[in-house]
Amino acid sequence: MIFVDACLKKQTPYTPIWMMRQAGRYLPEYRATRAQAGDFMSLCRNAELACEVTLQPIDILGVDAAILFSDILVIPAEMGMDLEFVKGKGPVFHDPLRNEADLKRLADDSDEKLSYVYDAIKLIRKDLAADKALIGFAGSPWTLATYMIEGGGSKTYEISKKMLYSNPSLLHAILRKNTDAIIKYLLKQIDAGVNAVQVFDSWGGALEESAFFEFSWSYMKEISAAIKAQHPEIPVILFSKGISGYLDKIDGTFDVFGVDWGTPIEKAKAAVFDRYAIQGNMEPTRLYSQEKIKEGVEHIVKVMGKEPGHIFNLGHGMLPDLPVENAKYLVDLVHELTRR
Ligand code: 1CP
Repeated sequence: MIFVDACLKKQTPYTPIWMMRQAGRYLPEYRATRAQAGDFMSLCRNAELACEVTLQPIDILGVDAAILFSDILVIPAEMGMDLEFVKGKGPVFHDPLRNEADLKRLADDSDEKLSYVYDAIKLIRKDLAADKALIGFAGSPWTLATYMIEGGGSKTYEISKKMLYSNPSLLHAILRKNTDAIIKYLLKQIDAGVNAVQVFDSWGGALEESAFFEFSWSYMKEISAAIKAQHPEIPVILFSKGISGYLDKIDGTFDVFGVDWGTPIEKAKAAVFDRYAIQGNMEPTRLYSQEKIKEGVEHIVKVMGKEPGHIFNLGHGMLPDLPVENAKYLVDLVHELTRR
């Protein structure tokens, strides 16, 4: 698989590409399947429909890897938290975690309750072409904790960060619980058939340097080390958004460093490419203009060259209203410009 080879820094015929949030509302086919499922969590819990939307961007865009269709918040939901996706607002937990008693109520067997995810993986792996990789994923312990503590998305993360500075042992206990659940969950995704895993630390950048390494990166490294110890052949991708100031301190046992769009790719290359493959990092809103896509791709390809170890991606997720033909244009352009 070209994608897996690139993650392991092996030679490939061209630079593989996939896009974060490549299954989603910008695809009319996704909107139709989601309408059929009723609501978002029902789509996640229906293995056949989750398989269908996972495969849509492979057929439509020609990307080199599929990412399992699910959400990072299925873990807290299966720990017993009351999750609702509110139209126009996003995810809401009606019972946020605020104290030790709230934490004690959470179940330890979320990895078993997530069997619908493993069922979806088995179906997808059966239907996906043999040369295309299937990426499994989870949220990072910190990013999950922000939703669990705040009760939803946040701009300031004030409740989580207040806990970080006033009751760090409670935050560490929440992160411990999330880390243990994530390791078990990702190992079961691998047993079900995924070819690589990515940990999404979307809100790592909410933390100052010392807090980032203590409350987010240390747990991400623990997850990757646990996976690599059991499955050295499975690439692990770590993606923390908003941490360009701390690149020189990135360490740990993993394969691919995911670069966000706010980080100049040449800086990421200089800081980590001697040790890790690099994934990224075109600014996602360039997808609104083919001219700007071309400019973005040419720059990234010039910096990363045709050496092994680059996976093309966006520097964060796709947006719901972007033109499908531009996404297709991006995939074709990356393949064309990087052919060895
Ligand atoms: O149909 C809809 O209206 C729901 C929109 C949607 C979708 C398509 C949500 C709700 N989740 C998803 C799928 C999803 N989420 C995937 C599927 C695979 C793919 O990439 O194609 C993945 C990998 C995620 C991961 C995810 N969920 C992250 C990490 C990645 C990132 O973008 O930073 C985060 C932070 C979430 C939480 C979440 N779930 C949904 C929304 C709208 C959000 C973000 C809310 C916020 O901004 O706080």
